[in-house]
Amino acid sequence: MKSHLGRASLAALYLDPSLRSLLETVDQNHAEKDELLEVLAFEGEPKPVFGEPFGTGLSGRRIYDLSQIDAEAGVSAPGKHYIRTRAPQALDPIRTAAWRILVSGFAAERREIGIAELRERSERQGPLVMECAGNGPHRAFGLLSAATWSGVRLDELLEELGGTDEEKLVMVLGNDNHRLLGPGQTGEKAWIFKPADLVASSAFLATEMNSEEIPPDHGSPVRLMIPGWYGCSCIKWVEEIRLLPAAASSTLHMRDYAGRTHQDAVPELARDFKPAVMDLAAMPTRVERRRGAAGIYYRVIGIMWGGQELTDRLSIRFGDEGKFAAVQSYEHLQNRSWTRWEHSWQPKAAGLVPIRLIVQDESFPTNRLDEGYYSRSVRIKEV
Ligand SMILES: Nc1nc2c(c(=O)[nH]1)N[C@H]1C(S)=C(S)[C@@H](COP(=O)(O)O)O[C@H]1N2
Ligand SMILES: [Mo]
Repeated sequence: MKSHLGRASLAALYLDPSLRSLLETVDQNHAEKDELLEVLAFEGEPKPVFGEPFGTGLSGRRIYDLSQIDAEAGVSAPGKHYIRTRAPQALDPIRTAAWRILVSGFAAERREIGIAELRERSERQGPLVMECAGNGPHRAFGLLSAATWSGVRLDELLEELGGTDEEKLVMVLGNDNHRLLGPGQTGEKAWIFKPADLVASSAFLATEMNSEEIPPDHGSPVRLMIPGWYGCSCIKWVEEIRLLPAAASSTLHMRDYAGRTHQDAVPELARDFKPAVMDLAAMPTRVERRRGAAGIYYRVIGIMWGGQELTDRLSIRFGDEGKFAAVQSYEHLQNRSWTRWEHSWQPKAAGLVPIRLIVQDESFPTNRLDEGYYSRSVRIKEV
């Protein structure tokens, strides 16, 4: 845990036996008296149906309740991970048992990769956070979750197929044979990557989620995972991989997500798309009103995720003005999954208070944090 006391001064405190027992008594009193009074709602966010899938096909969703992120759990509880697009109705278990991915454009003679081989070669890839680029307050920010995944590195498979050269592009297509398409909806879901980005992101074809076969709505039997990129690039129900020439057009799905993945305009060519990476971001996910030994206080719990580097400069501000203060406790050890943080707060006045986070380090790209995209507000009734 990060602390305002330096390591040396903490060690000195714990070495002094009288101080140590004093601290223990304080701790015990704290534990006895500390009481949860209320979990505050975030104002201006409609409360969606949490934790249950609703809708079908392309319009199907499941919203994750971020206020339930458990202190110990590194990932969302099984069966709770958000869903964006439910399994196409045409997808049946018989087909998934004999699933094969068609491959084309490569030097090797091979034309397909079967699901049995992928399962056999699958390796643990650890916990990953995934966020829909279209996540926002209208969904209580619940198009964001974490799970552990197993799969096969895509760069290894491409190498076996004869490799790619720098210029070429790799298209990954999903099966989206939804029977019902709404106006303006397109069934085709495919993303096109530069080979170097697949290597850098350690992209893999996943066959397991949370140590089980991937559930149908999450892309069974095989989906793409691109650590650190928005969910839209993580194609589900992968059924085709094509090596394309450098001048290949971008797909409708990419164009659809151009704005939300921070592209300049809507590139016509796939190679003009920047990697759809999630910059470092953070938000409060739960605000508790509590009674402690020293009176009423608020315990603010949140997450930070995305980005390529680690920071100890996460800072928080309550209200529209004033300085940001260092977030009190977190340990940013990795960027692949989320990191939980905590901060205790004693508001000075009642009213509606926006809570905003930033990284106080100019060298960090923090696209959405800079815009206040993840700012959330609570109403304080008494202080
Ligand atoms: N084949 C296919 N893959 C897809 C999609 C889709 O509609 N069809 N949606 C994408 C989007 S926008 C997101 S955010 C993620 C969501 O993955 P999840 O439903 O497993 O959480 O899948 C991506 N992969
Ligand atoms: Mo998405």
